[in-house]
Amino acid sequence: MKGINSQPLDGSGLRIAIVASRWNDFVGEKILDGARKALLTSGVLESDIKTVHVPGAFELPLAAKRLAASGNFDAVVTLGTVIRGDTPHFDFVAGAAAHGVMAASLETGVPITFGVITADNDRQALDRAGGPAGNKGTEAAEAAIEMALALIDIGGD
Ligand code: INI
Repeated sequence: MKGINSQPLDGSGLRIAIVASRWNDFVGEKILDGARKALLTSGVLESDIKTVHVPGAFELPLAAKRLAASGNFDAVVTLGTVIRGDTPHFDFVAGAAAHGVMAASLETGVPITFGVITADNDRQALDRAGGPAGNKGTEAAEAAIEMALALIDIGGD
């Protein structure tokens, strides 16, 4: 796994929280697995990873914000799967999750990455959960490490 300038990402010493939503868990378990493996491969210790579950993607921002504000983590990874149905519910849930996660990150100053799959159907979602379109959990975990390292490099608060 490569970070800035194609250097391997070194997550050793970083403390990372994962917030995973339970909706569409047949996809969720695959992106959680991808995120955990990416962190461990980068050198984050198992004991430095905290995993919390929430009901749905709508609930991700509050839990992520609480974890970020605790001061106990260098970055937070949010994971979820929102699949389009026949109602506008998809747009409300996906939009609220994206905006809420971004707001929580900016308000706390802690990187919170967005590993939420938004898909039209189950197939599309699975493609992004370790299928031909990659793994959104892996991507979000790698982004969390890269952002944590970037903020340490930048310094300040
Ligand atoms: N939550 C999801 O994470 N994915 C979905 O696809 C979804 N759909 O389709 O409704 C969903 N809804 C639940 C929502 O996130 C909240 O948990 C619920 O509204 C309670 O606040």
